Amino acid sequence: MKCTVCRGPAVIDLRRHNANFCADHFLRFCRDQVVRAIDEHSMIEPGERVLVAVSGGKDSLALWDLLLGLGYDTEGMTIGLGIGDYSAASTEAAVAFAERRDLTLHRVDLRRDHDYDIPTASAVTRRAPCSSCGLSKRHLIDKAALDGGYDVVATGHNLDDEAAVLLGNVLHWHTEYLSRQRPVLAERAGPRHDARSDGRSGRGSGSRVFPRKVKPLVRLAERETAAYCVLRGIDYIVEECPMAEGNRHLRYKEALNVVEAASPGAKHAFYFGFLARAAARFAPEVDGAEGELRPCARCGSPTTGEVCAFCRLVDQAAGQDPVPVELVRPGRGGRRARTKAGS
Ligand code: Q46
Ligand code: ZN
Ligand code: ZN
Repeated sequence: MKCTVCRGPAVIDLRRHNANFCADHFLRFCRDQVVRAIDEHSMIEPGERVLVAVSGGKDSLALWDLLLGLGYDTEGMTIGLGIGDYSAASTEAAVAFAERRDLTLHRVDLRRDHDYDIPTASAVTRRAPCSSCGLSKRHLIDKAALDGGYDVVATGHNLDDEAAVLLGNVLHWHTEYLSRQRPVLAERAGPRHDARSDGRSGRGSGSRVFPRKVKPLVRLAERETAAYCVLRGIDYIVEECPMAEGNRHLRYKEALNVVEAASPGAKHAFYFGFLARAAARFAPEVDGAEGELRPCARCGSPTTGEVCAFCRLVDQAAGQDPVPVELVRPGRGGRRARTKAGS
């Protein structure tokens, strides 16, 4: 197998691009795909401050490495979710990456800072772990970005993630989600109490209630971000989150992998075809559906109610005895066990 560019020995074949690459040309390919995504979707302007959401997995670490290589002004943020050994190892990988490169990594720990963790929140709310997890991550990252005056939040969602979410949204015709499924979510303005303890407001945070969010890896597949990390010598956590086991998102990924194997390029065509030809059709629904935002009475974050969903989650879950991961771990037929806290 020879590199399509230089005819040297290739280390990876990319069937959807009908190409093979040596290590150097593969790394260049990854960089080019990220540059193209950023340019085509106007994700990040030169000089902007970027907060990278870092989990310790291959995607977020590859993303941080790629953005650094492209010269962006980045800092990282990682959240300790309290999902047993998985969370401990994830945080460790994120911290090691940052320390080795002398980068700033902001750390939030749900148990230490908010007195709950994801398994406990899942048991108490009797909802899938990913629901409280997604809510917690969105809230804390948005808040950190606004308070810290970052211009944009970058997340490591790759093509496989986006295509799988799209498939789920189409299968269930979640039109309200389809309207938001883009590689860039624009920042939104609105009323917001600045809840910083020092009373100062972050740069540019005056009227922003949601920061801009971008997904620079949308042109790279999961297998490619993993190969990127291996070739760059980045140690990432290989294990999947135990809470993801059997969830729909993984099943949609598996289904798309079957389609991709038979028809290389199908994932790319599905997702980018949606962006080019269908996404705009769902746009008007969003504006009407989101309702009017006002500041949460508790934390100042934007909400359509009196108290935001994050503060309501903290009300329910904080101070409860920690629930072990095993008790809320989802199986193919749903969660295996209810807990005292959740019953
Ligand atoms: S949402 Fe769900 Fe992930 Fe949170 S509980 Fe694990 S699988 S980590 S991206
Ligand atoms: Zn080459
Ligand atoms: Zn709140």
